[in-house]
Amino acid sequence: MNKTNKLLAGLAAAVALAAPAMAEKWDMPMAYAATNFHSEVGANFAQCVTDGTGGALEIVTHPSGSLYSGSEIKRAVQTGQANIGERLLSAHQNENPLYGVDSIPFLVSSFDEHEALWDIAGPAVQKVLADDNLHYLYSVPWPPQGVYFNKEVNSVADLKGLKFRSYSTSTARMAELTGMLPVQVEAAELSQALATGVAESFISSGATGYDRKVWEHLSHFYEVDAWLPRNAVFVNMDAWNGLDEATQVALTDCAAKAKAEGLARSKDYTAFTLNGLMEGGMMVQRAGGMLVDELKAIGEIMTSEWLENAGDEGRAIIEAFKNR
Ligand code: PCA
Repeated sequence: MNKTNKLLAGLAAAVALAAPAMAEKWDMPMAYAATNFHSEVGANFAQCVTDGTGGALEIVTHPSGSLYSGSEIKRAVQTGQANIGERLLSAHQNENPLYGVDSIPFLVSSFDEHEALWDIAGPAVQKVLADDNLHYLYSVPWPPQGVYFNKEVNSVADLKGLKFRSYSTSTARMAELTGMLPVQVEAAELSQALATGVAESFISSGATGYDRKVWEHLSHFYEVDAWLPRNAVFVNMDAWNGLDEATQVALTDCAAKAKAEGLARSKDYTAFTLNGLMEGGMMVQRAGGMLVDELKAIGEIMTSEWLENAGDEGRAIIEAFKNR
């Protein structure tokens, strides 16, 4: 090395030492309202990562489907258009039945049962995500699912012909089996769909009805606790593999915090939003015996269909859950 080259090499080394690693910024698309607990937990998670990496990896959340709509998020992250995102897993049950393990009707009806199911099913779902080029970080349940209408409903016969907003193949199948007409609509477009008459009923948590102020269009919410679906946060696998170990550890630690915070917030939001629906003027009550029994009979058909689709792996998960 001549003198000038030595000088340049020394200079380059000094600059490399002085400059922090190139900071990266990741956009994180999310589908639900900014004020919803999933979005707030996601924002805290993003801040935790930014702080935990000393700003080397900054994550910026984009709630309300503003960057990608709910239906586009998984594909966007799989293909690396976005490096990280949050999505309702059961919306992808048509791709793999295991994505809908949290939407088997009346298998679980409480947060505790749901968490027990997730402890058993989670590793299998993580593998399915990995096959889709996604590294799983954390997931958070929605509150129990009930049904919304613009009239009093006492039996499945009262549902015939209603236009029913679905968010997954399970919810669409439930509509078909109850004589309703399913139409797939993202939560971000739900108020619009109700206002224009595209939909006049749906199944969801009190949380989504509250977030979308559905008392402006509907009158009754019936608690049936059909299931508790889950939102998952995942990273594009190539982006994940490109991170150094310290950054991966920071993400994993923040994910563990977000999972715990999300579960607690989901529980709190349940009563808060059911009260909010009532304050908005809705009748909020447990469904009557006849409606519950008829929905449970339909749930049994859907359960056997799911088991058939999910094969041995699905059956083993459900058996392990029942024998826990
Ligand atoms: N809210 C989401 C999914 C489940 C829920 O409670 C929705 O209705 O889109």
